Amino acid sequence: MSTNINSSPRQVRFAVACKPNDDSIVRRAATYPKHNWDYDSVQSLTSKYVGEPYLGRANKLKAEVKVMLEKALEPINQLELLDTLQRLGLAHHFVDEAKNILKSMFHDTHIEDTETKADLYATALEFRLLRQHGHLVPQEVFNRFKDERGNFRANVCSDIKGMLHLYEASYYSVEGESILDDARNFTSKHLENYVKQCDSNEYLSMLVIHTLETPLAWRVLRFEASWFIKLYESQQNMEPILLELAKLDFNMTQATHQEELKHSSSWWKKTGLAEKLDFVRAWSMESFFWSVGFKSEPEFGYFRRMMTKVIQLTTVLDDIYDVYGTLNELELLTDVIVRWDINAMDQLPHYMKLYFLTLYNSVNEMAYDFLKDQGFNIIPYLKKAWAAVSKSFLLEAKWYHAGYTPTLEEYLENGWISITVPTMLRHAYFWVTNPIKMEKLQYLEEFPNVIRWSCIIVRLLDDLATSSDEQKRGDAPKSIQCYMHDTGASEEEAYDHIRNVVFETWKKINGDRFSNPIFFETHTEVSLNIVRTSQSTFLHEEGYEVAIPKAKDLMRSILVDPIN
Ligand code: LA6
Ligand code: MN
Ligand code: MN
Ligand code: MN
Ligand code: MN
Repeated sequence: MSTNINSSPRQVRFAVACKPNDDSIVRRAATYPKHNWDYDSVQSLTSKYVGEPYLGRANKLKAEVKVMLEKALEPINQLELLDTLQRLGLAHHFVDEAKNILKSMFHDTHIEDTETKADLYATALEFRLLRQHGHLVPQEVFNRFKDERGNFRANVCSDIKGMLHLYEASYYSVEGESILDDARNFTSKHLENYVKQCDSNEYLSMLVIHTLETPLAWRVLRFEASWFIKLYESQQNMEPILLELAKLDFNMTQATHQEELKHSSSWWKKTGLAEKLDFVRAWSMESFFWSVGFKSEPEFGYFRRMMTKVIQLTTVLDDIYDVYGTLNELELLTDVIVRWDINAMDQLPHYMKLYFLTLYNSVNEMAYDFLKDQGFNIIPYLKKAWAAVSKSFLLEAKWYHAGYTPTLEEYLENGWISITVPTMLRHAYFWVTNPIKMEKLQYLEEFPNVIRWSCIIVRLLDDLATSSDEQKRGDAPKSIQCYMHDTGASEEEAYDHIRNVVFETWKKINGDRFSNPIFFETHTEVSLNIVRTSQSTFLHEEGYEVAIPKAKDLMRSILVDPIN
């Protein structure tokens, strides 16, 4: 079959319609690792943590924690409590309390408070929590720990706890903050040395190892909880009320997730796409797991069930474009998706018909739910999201077939869409906002910076993790290859450069935290959690072979095993 990218859609359609099962087509193949979450074991998941008396007990414990927050004697005790609540996965129950505490702390203590006696640990903890909540504490608070020549003092190095918290704090830096850049370089070097000679079973060492792997700012709190609850339990001075609430809340939420997961897995089975399109990644359990990373609170079940469909359907679509489809077929599919026209479907090859009708029905059903609940037709918005992602996939397919390497800039202009995050976020708005606001919808359609930056980071993380496999299999050049082509850099230099762009883009996001009111809206939170989900789970630079077994353990701990 000809792969002339200039053929008119009509001619191409005719050619394909005449030869629906052309065995002479040479197709690429991908070897994605298998997942083995079998349908029956997912359907048989159960949990006892449902309804009363668990609910009543949790509410009672929550009330007790509120009293603890009020009664904490010193600011440092309040800060520690807030930090612990975060790591235990409980922060979302105490949002107002945290806001009030930190607001008054910011007014009381901040800025030119050089006389303070606070040690490095307390200073860094306060800095991190205040910045996280949108209060711009100046980086200069750390000058006290430096000598006349501007280096961190030697006695600081022996304070591992302080160093650890300074390291975590440095991930809240904005562009141009050299004190924080220095702090990160300095602390990471020392902490890495410390790890080499410490006892890796001790509480503090375990925290350091964990943090060096991924800092808290880049972690999904729900995923952090399962790990931290067990560590917290082993600590001598742990607070039994917090531990009990954390376990209970974790297990109750897991019970809710399990029911949603069953729905998602039934939906996926019913589509039949895994059998009919045997070249695709059938990752419905992973898709659900990622949606938990995006928004985990029990009341967002509808969001998760629908988001799972979007993720699974974009993944299949990506495999059609990257692996299986011929360029002619892909032009046809793009055309049908852009038109969102059921009448145009007959011109597609059989496997694409199956895909398109699943997509069309699933998305229209979501739109129907919304029409029923909020009286507003969102099909124009949703179909636009699918048109955009298909067009971005098609452009990459054309680049591949033409042997063309774009500049990094040209690549990213398309790549932030082809990573599929904008498609997810366009749907997400309708599932986390009630009632929707037209001005906000208009504003989001333009993709404000903080959202666009999130998409770019996920694209770059994905390239760091997957492009080496992709290049072997045959795929369009990704950011690494574009940068090498632009600058003549070596592969290693290109990886370093892209990692650095990820870092700098996070700084831009951090900057918006202090100036853009949308930063603290649920939709933006979802957008940042998409980055964190990518960062802390499936995107390991060693590729899927490493990422998937690791993610599997994490998935078990979040979705399958309760904490006893
Ligand atoms: C990326 O696939 C990937 F693994 C996904 C399932 C989509 C992103 C999921 C998120 C953000 P691939 P391509 C949770 O590396 O072809 O094939 O764009 O994407 O590089
Ligand atoms: Mn909870
Ligand atoms: Mn792909
Ligand atoms: Mn792709
Ligand atoms: Mn990729």
